Amino acid sequence: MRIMAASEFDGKRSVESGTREQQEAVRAILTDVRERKDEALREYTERFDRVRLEQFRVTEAEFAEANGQVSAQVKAALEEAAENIRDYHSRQVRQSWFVTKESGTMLGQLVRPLQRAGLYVPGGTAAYPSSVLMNAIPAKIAGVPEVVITTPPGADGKVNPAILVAAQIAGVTEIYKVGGAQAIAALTYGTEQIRAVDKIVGPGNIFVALAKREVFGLVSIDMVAGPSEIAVLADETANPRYVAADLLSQAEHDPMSAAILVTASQELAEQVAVEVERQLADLPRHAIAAAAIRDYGAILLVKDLDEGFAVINQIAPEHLEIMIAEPFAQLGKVQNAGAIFLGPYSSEPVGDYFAGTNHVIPTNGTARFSSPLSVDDFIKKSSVISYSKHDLRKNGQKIVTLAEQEGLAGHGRAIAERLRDFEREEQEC
Ligand code: HSO
Ligand code: ZN
Repeated sequence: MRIMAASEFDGKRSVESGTREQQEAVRAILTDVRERKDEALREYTERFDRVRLEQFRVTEAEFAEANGQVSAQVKAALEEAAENIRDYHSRQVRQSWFVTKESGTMLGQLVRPLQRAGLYVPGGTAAYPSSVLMNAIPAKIAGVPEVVITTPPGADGKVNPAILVAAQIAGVTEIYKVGGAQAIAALTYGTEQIRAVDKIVGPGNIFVALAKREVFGLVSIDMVAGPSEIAVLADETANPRYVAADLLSQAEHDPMSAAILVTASQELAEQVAVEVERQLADLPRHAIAAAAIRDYGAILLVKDLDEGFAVINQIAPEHLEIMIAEPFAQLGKVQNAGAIFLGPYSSEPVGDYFAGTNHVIPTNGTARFSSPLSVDDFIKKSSVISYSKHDLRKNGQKIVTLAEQEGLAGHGRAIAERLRDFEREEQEC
């Protein structure tokens, strides 16, 4: 792993926007599914997933079968993880609020869940049951009455059993065997078998990401997440074996995953470089992790902790581990990071699977302006105004003035209509 001065590091990664051919292919699929609905879904599923399906919805018998295929140990761990995720996300719930002023005017904000949310779950090796929990549970906690999943079937027409088990644990039973851009089209426009949703969340390959970007505006989407990444800020008290293992935990996600150590300790830097090589040697996903470390891995030397925090804030990593003598005392120095892990025992996978925080987190520097997936992603707010007669009499003319300044006489008249009545009433008494 290369060691360099932080000032020499250029951590810019390009955002995957796809080739022109990919963009055109996605647009064609979206249009086709919008027009020909289920029949188009059948054809794409046959072409991409190598199976012809008449019914897309997963049946009760399939759920039962899946239940028998997943070990009790995995189920128990998923259940406990789900409980922790519920507990954490319950604290994010917002209440509607109202204020009443002395003048009799009442203002407020009404919080409502979305009616229907669609969760995309990738197929193949990226089908992570943990991600089903992370996406579905916040929607459930928000009170979304209809949460549905789409996921590509295998060539045998079946869905990964662990996905079905996780979905049941999260309370999702409406699942459709459709993947790729065609699934995003179905969730956006609706088909005979799949009703349209209000928001689409969940990760996917480049075709899914492009499709989500394309339909944004017709439906809401979560974020277009890039490959996972981790930055570790460590001092000489950190254990180099832990630091190396945690860097590799994210490097194994994708050849484009970034794994960066920031430290003022030359000794730690050298130890971690050796450890990374040693641990890489027998990592089952060696090829992926080695490519990530080679192309997007770095050990950055800084002069002190303050410079370290400045570098971290510049990177705005998805995951930030702070392994220093007193991490809590320094937390206030973090401005940009998606999830922050403090101390030697808060290894990143603790957050990926179990602590209860969400593992859908902004990547690629977008933690500068966005947040991990949360209950907030599944609610919307309405403003409520109940204006009192007293206030309209007092402020009506100011509103007329502002309307006239904008050349909107109709606005002014809506108010003036009432002001005239008030004057009449006053003259009568
Ligand atoms: N670290 C990934 C999430 C994940 N890890 C799923 C394991 N399974 C994105 O932050
Ligand atoms: Zn992970």
